[in-house]
Amino acid sequence: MQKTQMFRSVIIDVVSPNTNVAQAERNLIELKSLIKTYGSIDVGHIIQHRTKPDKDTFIGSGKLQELIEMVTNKKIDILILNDIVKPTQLFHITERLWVANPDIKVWDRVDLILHIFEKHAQTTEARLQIEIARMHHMGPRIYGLGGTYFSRQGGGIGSKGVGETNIERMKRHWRTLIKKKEDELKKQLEHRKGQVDHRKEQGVRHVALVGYTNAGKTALFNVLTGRNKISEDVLFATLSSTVGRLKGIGHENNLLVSDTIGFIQNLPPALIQTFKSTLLDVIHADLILHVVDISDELRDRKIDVVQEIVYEIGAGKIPQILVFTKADLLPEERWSEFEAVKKKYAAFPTMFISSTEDINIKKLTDTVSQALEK
Ligand SMILES: Nc1nc2c(ncn2[C@@H]2O[C@H](COP(=O)(O)OP(=O)(O)OP(=O)(O)O)[C@@H](O)[C@H]2O)c(=O)[nH]1
Ligand SMILES: [Mg+2]
Repeated sequence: MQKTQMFRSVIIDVVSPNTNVAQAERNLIELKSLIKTYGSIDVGHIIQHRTKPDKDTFIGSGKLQELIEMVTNKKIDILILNDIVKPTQLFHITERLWVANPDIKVWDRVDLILHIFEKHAQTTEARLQIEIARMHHMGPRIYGLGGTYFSRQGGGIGSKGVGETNIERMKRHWRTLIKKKEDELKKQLEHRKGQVDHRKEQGVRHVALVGYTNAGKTALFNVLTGRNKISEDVLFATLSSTVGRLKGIGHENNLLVSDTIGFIQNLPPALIQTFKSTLLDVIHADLILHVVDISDELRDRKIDVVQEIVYEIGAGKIPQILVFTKADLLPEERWSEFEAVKKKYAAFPTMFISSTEDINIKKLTDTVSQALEK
């Protein structure tokens, strides 16, 4: 078995002065599962209370000293800033940490998500999408720093124009590179759109599974299609969309179901944009099964995040069934939540299922079949 390298990481979070520490720590839970998914050990975090991050080094000088000591003593490889940070902040904080570890990597939240995507990407299309998203994310960093350095290089009075010209040239070059990649992706997109149109012409109906990352979409996809895709307890296990035939309702050749990438809060718009082609199956679906982990304490917030993205990609008007899965994990003292959830989401048809324990799967396929007949 190939040995994967383990990294040691620490998180920095700047929170408003009136946030209590317990709440701030709770807010880091998701970031910590992202770190684990990346294959890194979470060694700790530093929370700083400030009205806003320091414009040069993100955190103030006292906390920076504490951080330098932590990086040295705990042999930290990766520093994660829980925000989308400015290029100069990223550069300055990295530079200050070189005394503690000259190879330190400093990432913001988007960098971390992109690195996870990169690790899980299996198709050419997924790799291309990640590359484009990365270019969009890195561009401002390059011209941001370019601004600092070119104007410094230029030196004296009247040289500002030289710096600006160079930056403009860099931006143009960067835009050309992105455009080339985007054209490549567009071609793939046209091909996929052709497949979608062809299926529609053949009268094939399409059901798309959507939901927050780790909700249980792939496990349900496997049960519905008899496939055996990897379903595991990490974030973003699935990156590209897979289509399978829906079993058990008699018209298998005409009924497809697709498993898709999971969503997460604070996903940068550039990422949603580049993943739109992966989500093509959602945009053109006849029915959406919005998969929710019922045992998750944060499920209401996650439902809102998913609904926002569903609207954003233009799939808001497609009929939707809210499928609450992992019902087997809900302890008896929380069973009253079944009724509460039904009431709260009365605007949608709701189902309670378990993919691993085969609870209500037959009922779900019957409901899907009826919904598609309407
Ligand atoms: N107990 C229980 N566990 C489940 C159920 N469905 C999924 N799981 C577990 O939940 C974890 C996540 O499941 P996935 O199916 O990979 O979730 P996903 O929504 O596809 O996640 P991403 O692809 O990462 O967005 C896995 O460890 C599954 O075994 C269920 O009905 N009951
Ligand atoms: Mg999945």
